[in-house]
Amino acid sequence: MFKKYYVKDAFLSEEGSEIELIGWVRSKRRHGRLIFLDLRDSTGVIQVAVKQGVSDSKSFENALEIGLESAVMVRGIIKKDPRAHGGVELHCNNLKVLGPSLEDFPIRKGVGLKFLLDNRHLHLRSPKVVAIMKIRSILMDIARRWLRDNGFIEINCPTFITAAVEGGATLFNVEYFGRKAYLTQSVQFYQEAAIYGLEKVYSLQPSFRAELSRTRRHLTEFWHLEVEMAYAELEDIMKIVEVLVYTMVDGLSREARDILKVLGKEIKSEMAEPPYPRVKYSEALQILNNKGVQINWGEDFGADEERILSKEFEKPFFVTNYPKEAKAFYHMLDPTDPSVCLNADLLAPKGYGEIVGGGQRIHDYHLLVERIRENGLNIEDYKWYVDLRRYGSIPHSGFGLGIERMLWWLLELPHIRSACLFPRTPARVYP
Ligand code: NSS
Repeated sequence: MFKKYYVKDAFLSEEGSEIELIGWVRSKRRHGRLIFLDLRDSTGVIQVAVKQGVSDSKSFENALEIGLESAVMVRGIIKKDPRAHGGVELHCNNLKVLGPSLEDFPIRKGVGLKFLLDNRHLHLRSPKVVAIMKIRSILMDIARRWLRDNGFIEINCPTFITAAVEGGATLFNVEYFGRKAYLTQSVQFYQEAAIYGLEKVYSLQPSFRAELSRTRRHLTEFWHLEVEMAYAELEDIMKIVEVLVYTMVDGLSREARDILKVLGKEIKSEMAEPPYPRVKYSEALQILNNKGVQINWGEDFGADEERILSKEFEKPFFVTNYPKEAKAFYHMLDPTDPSVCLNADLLAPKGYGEIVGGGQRIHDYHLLVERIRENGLNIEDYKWYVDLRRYGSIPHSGFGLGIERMLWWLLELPHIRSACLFPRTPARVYP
């Protein structure tokens, strides 16, 4: 049953050789006794010429009748033809319909965005969506490779949780056999437990945020690459972020070059070459205030502020030392100025904004308890998390990188949902 050849093999085959392809009919044009089909599979698109009198008669009839996106098996001869896309054409001897389209394929030029999203299960056959998904896969692969090669162990953490990591406002509630549970916003706390056995860990799994933000950069479910490291301070983790982000961009620039062409894009490693500028929150606030943005010390930057700020930069840049009020309770406070955290967000330039959030964690038992109380949280909810500080606690740091945010920036997508196979936003849980 396995396919022997893919479309990409046809482009590498010698003129005159016979090949059998299986794929889907992307488009169809008729010129009298000649029918041209664009045959699509996971590796590309090739033009197939079905000629009356050359192909057997049943095949010509089949080609006449089939609707777009029908699955077909085509046997034919490779011919170089500069007029065909990719310079190669398949002259069909035999065409068999494996799976007909029962009705007209609903995705066509000119249908609106809502229609495409409602029919994402069909739209994701399009070469552009396919290209984005291939790039996404390569991006994750590069990150995993680098982390593994640098001694990080991949761990898998639970999705059902009982207490907020990043503030209660964005928790999704789950009915858990009569108890209250939530969907995870970040696996950070589990990673913090894991470093006492494994020291350097990472996870790549979904995080959930019940944010009603209808922006171009917010999903309710996103894939989160999180890293945690024992015996690391803020500076150490910033170095890791720099090298990892550069490795991901550089890797894509090489490994995804051909696929990027489908999107008409090019990624250059210079876009993300370290070192990255470092800006303190107070300096960033100054830049924003000078641009007329009304924001006071202590407030977190939202999508608008980050867009304006990041337009001032050509490369990713860190924003560090946020006011403690603007960040979650677990952030280590700066010993030289305890009103701010030892945290670092990495913002992508040119209006894209935050792609990484992280920093140093509080490892002192008493300070952590104090910060939980100051934040008005229930210490009981964080019992096991606090417990970690009781036995051999040491400085540690980590970060989370949003995979879709990174793709949104690198591929200059109009909306972050284009980076997902089936996006989840406040307005969309179907299909
Ligand atoms: O909230 S974060 O800034 N930080 C954390 O969750 C930490 N607990 C991670 C850690 O240190 N282990 O989220 C991290 C990143 C952020 O920079 C974005 O790239 C991404 O996660 N993120 C999102 N992507 C898409 N949609 C939404 N709503 C979203 N929220 C965060």
